[in-house]
Parts: sequence; C-alpha cells; structure tokens
Amino acid sequence: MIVKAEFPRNCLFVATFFIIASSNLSAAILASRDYPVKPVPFTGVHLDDVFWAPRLETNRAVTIPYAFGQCQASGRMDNFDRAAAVLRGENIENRKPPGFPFDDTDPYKVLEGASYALAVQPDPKMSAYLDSLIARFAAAQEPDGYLYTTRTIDPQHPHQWAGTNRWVNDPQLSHELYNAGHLFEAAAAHCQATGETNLLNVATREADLLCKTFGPGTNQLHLWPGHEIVEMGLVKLYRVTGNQRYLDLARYFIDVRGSRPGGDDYHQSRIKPVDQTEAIGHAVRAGYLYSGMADVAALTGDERYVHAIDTIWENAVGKKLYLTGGIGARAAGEAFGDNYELPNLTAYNETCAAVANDFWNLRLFLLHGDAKYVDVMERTLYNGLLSGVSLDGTKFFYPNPLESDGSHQRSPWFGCACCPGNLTRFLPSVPGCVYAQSGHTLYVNLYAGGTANIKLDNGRTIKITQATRYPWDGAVRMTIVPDKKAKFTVNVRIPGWARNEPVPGDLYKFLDAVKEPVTLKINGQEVPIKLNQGYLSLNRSWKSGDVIELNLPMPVRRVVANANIQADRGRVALQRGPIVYCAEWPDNPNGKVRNLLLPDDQPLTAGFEPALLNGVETINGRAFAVSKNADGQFMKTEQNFKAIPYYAWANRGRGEMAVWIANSESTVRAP
Ligand code: FUB
Ligand code: ZN
Repeated sequence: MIVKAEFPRNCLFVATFFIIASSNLSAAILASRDYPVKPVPFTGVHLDDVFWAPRLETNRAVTIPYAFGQCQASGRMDNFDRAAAVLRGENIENRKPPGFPFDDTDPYKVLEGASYALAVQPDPKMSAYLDSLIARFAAAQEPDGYLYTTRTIDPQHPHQWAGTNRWVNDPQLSHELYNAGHLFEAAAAHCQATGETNLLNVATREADLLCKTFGPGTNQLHLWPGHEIVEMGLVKLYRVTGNQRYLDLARYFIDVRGSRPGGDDYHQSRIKPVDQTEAIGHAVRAGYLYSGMADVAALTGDERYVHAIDTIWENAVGKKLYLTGGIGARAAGEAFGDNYELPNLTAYNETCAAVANDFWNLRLFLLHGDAKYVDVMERTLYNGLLSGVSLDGTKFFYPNPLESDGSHQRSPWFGCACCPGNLTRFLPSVPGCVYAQSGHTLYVNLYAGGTANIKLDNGRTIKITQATRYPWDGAVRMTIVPDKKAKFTVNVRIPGWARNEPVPGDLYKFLDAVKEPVTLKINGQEVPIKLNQGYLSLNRSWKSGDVIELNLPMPVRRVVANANIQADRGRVALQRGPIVYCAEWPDNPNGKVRNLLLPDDQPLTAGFEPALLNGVETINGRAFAVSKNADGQFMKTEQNFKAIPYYAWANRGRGEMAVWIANSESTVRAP
C-alpha cells in the first residue's frame, strides 16, 4: 500500500506505515514495502544541546555560505554558465574543461545541505540564492535532460575522463551517473524543504533520460555506474515523485554491476553485489553502494541484498574499521585495505567515506532495528566524521589519519572538493539520527539535549525532551509527554561503549573492567537492565510528565586493538563515552607526543575545560617522554599528559598527534 503523507505543497512523499507484525525481516519488509523502522525526520527534532546545536549553526551560518563561495571562486558555478552559453549558441572563449568531471556535484551537495538547513530555519535570502543557482543549473541542461557541464562546454574535448561519447566511460571514470545521483539527492532535499519543484524538474528530466538510456532493452545501454550514488538518488526521487521507474532503475543499476567481465575490485564490480562478502575497493563508492542496496532491499523486499550487506558489514566492522569509525585505510585507490590493515600515520579515512559509513549503518539499523549499527554510526559521527571540519567551519580534512608527524593540516578547500560539500549536507541531518519508530515502539538512539515531536505508526503522538550534557556527561533525563495516557514501548539504547564493547566484534576491546553500572529509573524507580538488541525496552502505559533517568557512567577507558592490527600492537587508545581521544602537540611538553609511553597503571582523570577548543572534556595524567641520549641510550622523563577529543585536533596549527600511544617500553618510539 502506498499512502501520501503530509509533505510540503508540490512534493509527494511516498511512504508506507505499517506495524511490524512479525520478527521475520523479509516478511516485515514485504508487508511494509519500506524500512521496518522509520527514522523520525530531522525536521521534527530540535536540538538545543551543548554539542550539536552550535555545530549545526556553524554549518548553517558559516560552512554553507563559505562552501558556496569556494564553488564560485573555483569556477564550479561558471561551468554551468559556460555550458548554458554553448547551448544558447554563443561562441565562448573559455572551453577549458573543469578540474574534475564531477565538479558539478559540489554545488549540488552544498545546495542539498542548504535545503536541509532551510527546512528548519527559513532564510529568504538563502532561498532566493538557491533559486538563482537552480536557474543556472537548468540553463546548462541539454534539451533531452543530459546535464554534465564538461561535455556540453566542449563536446569534442571534454575532460579526458569523460570519454568520447555520453555514458560509455561511466563504468571507469566519467562520473556522469555520479553527477546525476548528487543532483537527484539535492533535488529531493530542495523539494522537501521548500515545496518548490524547480530543481526537481531538472532532476526528473535527467532521470527520465536515464530510464530511456539504461536497462536490459535492445536499444539501451547495459552498464554500471563507475561511482555509485545514483542508486540512492533514484530512490529519493522515487520517494518524492512516486515514479516506479526510478526505483526500478536503481535496482537495475545494482543488478547490472559485475554481471559481465571487465569489472574490478576498485569499483566493486568484479562480481555481482549480491554475491559480495567483503568490503573492498574505493571506500566512498562502496559505502554508497551498500546504502543503495539497503534502500532497494527495503522497498522491494529482496533479501539477497540484505544478506550481502550484512555479510560485508561483518567484514568491515570486524576487520577494517578504525577506532574513530573511519573506513578506507589506503590512500592508493582511496580504498579498503586487507583485513586488519589499519595503519595510523598513513590512514586515509576519507571524510566522505565516514559519511558513507554513517549512511550505511543508519540504513542497516532501519532494516534490523539492532543498536549495534547505531554504535558504529555514533562512533563515526563523533570521531572520524566530525574531524573532517574545523571548529570554525572553514577548514577541512580529506584524509583523517590517526597519527601525525606534523605534516597534516586542514585545508580551506580542495581541487577535488568532495568532502566539504558532503559535510555540509550530512550535518543538518544529524537530528534525524536521534530517534526512530516502528509500530508502537519509539527508539531513542542518540543522546542530545532537545525536544522532538514524534508520531508513532500506531497514531500516538509523543513529545520527548532530553536534558543532558552528552557526550561530556552520561546522565540523560528524558521527559515523555504522550497526547494521552497510552501503552507503548520506549527502546532506550545502551551504547556498546557503556556495555564494555567498543565496537561489535573483536576488533577492539577495553583493557579495564567497568566499575560503575548503567542505571535507569522511571519516575525515580530503578528498572533492571535487560537488553534486547542493545536496547532496554520500556513497555508500559505512559502518561504526560513521566521521566526516564538514564545514567551511562563515563570513566576514562583504555582500548586495545586486536593483535592482528600490527600498527596498534603495544599501544593503547583512550575513550570516554563515545569520544575517542588523541594526544596533540600543544598540550604536551616540547610539542612531542609520538614518543610518549603511557603505562596501563598510570591514573587518568577527566575534566571539562570550557576555554579549550570551544569547550571539551580533556583527559589528564602523567606519562613518560622517551628519548635517546648522546650514547644512544633510552631516557625516560616523567611529565604531564593531556589528551583531547580526536575530532578537535589540528585546530591550533601543525604538529604531532597520536591516537594510539605506546603502553610498553618495547613499542615506544624515541625520536
Ligand atoms: O570520485 C568522486 C569523489 O572524489 C570520490 O568520492 C572521492 O573519493 C574522490 O575521489
Ligand atoms: Zn571526499
């Protein structure tokens, strides 16, 4: 059954709302023809917390205008104007191809982020600017819907990756379908935020062209996208328009991948996605593919996709995930490495790959309702994703290493500028990761101060308020206000880090035992902690003003890695709550941290420093600096030690940084 849900004026939002009557996943998907668990949209969740609210405001007020400015200054906007001039028959002088054939996607991504921001905070000036941009995009679109500025500007000499004819080089490098995918994502966001269809019309004209061009028909092209995302983009267009052909094409693009010789691991195209078992190749491409497979599985009930991405997830989380939640260890090919290949100094961990990892884990949660996916999502979000942007919102990391010799530095922009735009569009959606619902169950997944208005599938509306200083403090007070006294379930997530499990599987473990237990009270009455899929299920009759008090103790924890990770042997990392820490040069004597020795019995304490790095909880104690004297002998000097949240490093200039610190004399490095 397809119903029209409430959505702004001209956009149709296709969704189905069913109660899961069965624990069987395929039955649930088939019954609902959508994710069995639905996220509570970010528009219904208002955060006023200490952590996210200021970051989202920096993204809205600083990063988005800044990124638009960079797109303009770097010629990305002009590419659309040059293509439009050619289409008008003008003889333009500058036919130079853009730096990359996917430069068109950067304005699309920032526009997507700006649309999400507009959805919660109207800004007529920004709305008008977006309309002016959309007019420029529309003017660059060829009459049949094709939109790819490098070919339109100079069809005879487009960017060398474009190939001589439309689409044929897409399985390798042209990125025509990647550009289309980002256009579709932006268009869906803009339509849903503003109710306007100006960008949606551009997107559907191109999507209709894709439907005519690709497929199993005799006059159609039978090839797969070289850089996935068009699958997710088509699903979003399907959700906005209800056009079944878009969903069918998304499915086709997944099924055609690897269906004939010529594929490779880099593009996840050596074998068909449904037969893949390992996280391989370019990490952003991979994360987008797995997310697209989850979407299509949710909408079609095809369990083969679910089986494949579940198996791949076991491999990724069990053997290829950094403690910071980053993925994609290798710079060569921007790719996943082999199992346990997780170097620190050379860790690639592209910011876009962290975004892709969060897309994927959120979708797996929506398929399975299991908190283990939220554990990974939270880890990535607070650490390896957030590290991608500076505290002031105007400098970025592309790779996110876990160690620095001082050669790493944030950059104001990049020639290949995929990461900043991805952050601008991801961050506004963070409030949409906090809650989810299914039937008569409300899931509380993330902790952040604020209020949400939630409509359960069973028709009940619930206002929930969180008061907390999370992630600095694990005390969370939730007040529940249902529209009337009613029985429903509140599933409270007990994070893996509070259950002695840094990451599902055995890739990392805490060195020390938990001393203080997690506690939960309802209206002052303690509730026994019994978990199901990582949740404490509170099924009762709720009335207005009922209070849940959750206490997640946040001692400083030492983490050690699986012995197969060579780079982390004889080393510890520090974590407190969901935050992974690092030692950075300004906070430690002589600006050196790569030569530190932190024995396991050195006491460590945490304290909040409001004036440091916009306010952070730091970890403090004593450690040893190791050096060699003139005779080549090791010298150990005891000194103060401080660690800061990893996401906040590289905001005070260049210098050493280390997440993994030697805990043994045999592994410490002397400079
Ligand atoms: O190919 C488009 C984008 O550029 C990828 O997602 C990034 O990894 C970078 O290569
Ligand atoms: Zn990127």
